[in-house]
Amino acid sequence: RGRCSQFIIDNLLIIMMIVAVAIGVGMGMGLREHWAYYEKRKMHFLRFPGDLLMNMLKMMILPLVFSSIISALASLDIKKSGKMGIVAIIYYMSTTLIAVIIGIILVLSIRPGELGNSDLDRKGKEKTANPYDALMDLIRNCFPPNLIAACFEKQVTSATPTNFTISNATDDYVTRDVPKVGTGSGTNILGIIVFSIFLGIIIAKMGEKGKPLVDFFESFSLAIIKLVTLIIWYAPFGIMFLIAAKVIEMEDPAKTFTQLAYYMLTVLAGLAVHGFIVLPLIYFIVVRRNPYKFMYNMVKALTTALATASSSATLPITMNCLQENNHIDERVTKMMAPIGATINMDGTALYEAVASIFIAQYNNITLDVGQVIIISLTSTAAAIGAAGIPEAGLVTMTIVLTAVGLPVEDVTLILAIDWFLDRCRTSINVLGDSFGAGIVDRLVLGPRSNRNLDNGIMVSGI
Ligand code: DAS
Repeated sequence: RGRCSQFIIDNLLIIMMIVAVAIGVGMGMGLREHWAYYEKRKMHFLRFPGDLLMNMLKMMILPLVFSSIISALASLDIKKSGKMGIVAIIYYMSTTLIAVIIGIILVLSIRPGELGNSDLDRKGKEKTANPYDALMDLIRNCFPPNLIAACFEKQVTSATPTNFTISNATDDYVTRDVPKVGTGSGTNILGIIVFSIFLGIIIAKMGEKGKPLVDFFESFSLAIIKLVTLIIWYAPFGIMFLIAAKVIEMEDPAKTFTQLAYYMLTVLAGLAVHGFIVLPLIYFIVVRRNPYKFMYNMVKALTTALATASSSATLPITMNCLQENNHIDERVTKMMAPIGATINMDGTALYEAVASIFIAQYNNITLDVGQVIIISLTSTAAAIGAAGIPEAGLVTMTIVLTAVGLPVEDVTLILAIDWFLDRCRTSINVLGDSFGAGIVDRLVLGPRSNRNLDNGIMVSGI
């Protein structure tokens, strides 16, 4: 089969996304002037395919959080992996949180979503709740009265109002009430994430007794990933209509596209700082070796991640580069690479934090301390929950937006460029996994120089 047709098949989803975005923008720009005509005749044909996609993405939030977080943590056999597992978890959590903090600092300083917004909007904002109230609200939300209430009923939080107001995005085309946070409606995602983390760790510590549950959640998680993959294949069709509808309702497309350009630069800057400065620095401090040589040896995996936008598809190459080029011990590679590809996604966590704050800025919403902390925690948890497949970060994005009551529909804003940012964040995900393996290899097995190899097999236990 010709190389060109193979390239098309390998990248079919991404190509469909790009074509869908182009057609969507074209449709939107074309329909803008005549929209009043269609609106009067209630010809909402444009909304249905897009709303279908949004509803499917929202439908996946609960099962995705449950299955992926619980199965990822439960399958960590803490007893067997011992010291390696502990070092791995500490590395994964700390680097992911650092990535989120880098993203938040950048998006709050560059403020891409506020570009060109009239000052009046911002001055019109009420003072936000005091950090103490917001923090109490946050902790209270982590432990909902019961799981059913967290999953299905209105999340009624305390009397403490988080008194920041939200401008309703009302338009001649779209009248949509953005849910009020604080008297939040919908699912209490934070409570479900905390529940899933606790349950996952408990199951992991149950050892043999927890095995049936580990198997159950592992196959449940596989089934959910297959379902998400189906939705992602429908996504280009839905995206076409979502983007068209979004372009129609934009007051000022040029301003929004500029804001999106700055948003993209903010994400790329964050990924670059994290991937080329922070991670190499952590590696150098721990391993005392040249991090850029280590990275050079991973180039094949990083470029595969850029090409496939999938950590899982890149996994075999990642393991090969770790063992063959960076001489990481086989047992460390076998343990760290698959788990890292599943739960360690620094790029995704950074992207979700930046994207959600960008959407808040775009809607003139002033987030307070509590909301920013919720975004950090849920971005980290959503990255753990995201599968190593294309666009997984976009699906788990809805978890972060739901957690802080931001309009999930505004995911359409960032859809137009997500096919490109997905590749970039995936390669940073793979880079984070690779440095993780290098660090665990050094910390658990000691310096390579004094490893007593007995006929090639490393003797010191893990
Ligand atoms: N594409 C995902 C991965 O493979 C990352 C994401 O979608 O955010 O890591």
